[in-house]
Amino acid sequence: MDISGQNFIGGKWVPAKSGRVFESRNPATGELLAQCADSGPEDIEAAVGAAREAWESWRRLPAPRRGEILFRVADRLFHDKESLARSLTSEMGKVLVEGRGDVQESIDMAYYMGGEGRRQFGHIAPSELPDKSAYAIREPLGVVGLITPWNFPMAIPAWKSLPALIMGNTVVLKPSPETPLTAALFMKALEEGGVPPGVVNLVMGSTPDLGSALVRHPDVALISFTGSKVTGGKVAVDAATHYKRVALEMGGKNAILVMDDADLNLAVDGILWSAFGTTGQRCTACSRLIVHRAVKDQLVTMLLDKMAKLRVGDGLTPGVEVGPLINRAQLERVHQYVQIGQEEGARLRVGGRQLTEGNCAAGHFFAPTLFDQVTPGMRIAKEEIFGPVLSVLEIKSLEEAITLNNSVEYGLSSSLYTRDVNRAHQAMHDLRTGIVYINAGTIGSEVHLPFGGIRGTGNGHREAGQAALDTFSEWKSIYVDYSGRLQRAQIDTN
Ligand code: UN1
Repeated sequence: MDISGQNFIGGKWVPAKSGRVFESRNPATGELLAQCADSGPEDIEAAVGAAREAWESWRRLPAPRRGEILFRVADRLFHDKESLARSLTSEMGKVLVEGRGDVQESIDMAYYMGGEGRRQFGHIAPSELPDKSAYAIREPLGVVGLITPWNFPMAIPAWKSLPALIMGNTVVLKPSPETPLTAALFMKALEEGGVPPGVVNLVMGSTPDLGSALVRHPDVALISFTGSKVTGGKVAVDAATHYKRVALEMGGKNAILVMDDADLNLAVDGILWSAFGTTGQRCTACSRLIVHRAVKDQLVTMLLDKMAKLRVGDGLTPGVEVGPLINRAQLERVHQYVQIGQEEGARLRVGGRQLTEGNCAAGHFFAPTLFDQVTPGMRIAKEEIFGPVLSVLEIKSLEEAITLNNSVEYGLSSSLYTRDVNRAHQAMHDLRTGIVYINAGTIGSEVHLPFGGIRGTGNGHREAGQAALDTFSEWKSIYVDYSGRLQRAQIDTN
């Protein structure tokens, strides 16, 4: 069955009720991949209805049994990893080795959350009264709505849906209009792994009313959103007026700090990977290089040398290290930021332009870009660009570097290169981000640790790890009085 471009509702692959379609295209070649269901609120209604109906039996299924299903989902993803990665690269553009990583992150999460079927521990506490026991258990929320971005088109749907499922929730997923096919492939793995009909549902579409319909639906208990700060803010306002839980994961303006005692070769590799991997389109991407003035010139020279060798092109072509930007709008946005940087007086050292030569002719390619002599007040030093643009800022001390790191509106990831254990520990404590790396770049979180950030990056929730269980469950406290008489807490104290 050709499932590409269809919704998955109540265990069936279906077109949008309106019959409308939108296109999914390869950002490297412009090739049309599929016509996809351009859904509307009526499709959200159907999906939420199916999820609601499926909830009662899914929540009653013992969690270890739910876990076994997730293990089978992991096996399906593992079995199909190569073809899934290729499809993902065709749709999203990241180079194949990263496409495989995206699928692997989903596999990791399926195994990790499958294991939670036999854990998701609660608390047992002593009661203050005799012959009375007290404990607390986790309970599912009900139907949860997931709104996911295009930059990790399989991993982020997996990060959100797998903890939701293991906790006994049912799911309606609305993926980015840029990557509906990858979301459908993920759904297919869930289906083939044995997730019962209605427990997971997919509604794809190109218009903003779709997300709003999900956020506003009275039967949706929680919205988990990853995307821009502007859209996240709207989701939060919408969710608040409907007295709804909301978990937001938004932007980043992540920095790598390089001290004068750092291993510069190691730092250069980490900087290249973090700034230009995924073409800078990660919320964890490094877009600020905060470097000690004693090593700045040397580091920039080393970076420029390696940047000149980066191969940009179609992510499916062997040897290519940097793929296209996702679409024309993103290309224009990156271009605009380059202009802003120049107008602000930063020194453009390399890149700064669209690439149209050779195999870059048909896609949205942008040259890896380095700005030097950037100062903290410049927009390119403060705002998220989401492209292959790195700004170099010079500092004189670790304290200054940390203050600069902490000065931006986002707080997702940060990194310090040093060989000094005291500096490393000072930074671990003082860097105000949800993730800190020492002697590694800003990207590369693992699924069993909490993922998320502070300030404008999030609203206090974390994805992945044990923290994800908190997002997707409620606590229930249970008291059992087996004394056979009325015992009054706080009153019968003797
Ligand atoms: C994202 O950029 O939205 O740490 C997620 C990383 C990946 C996840 C990034 N594991 O870069």
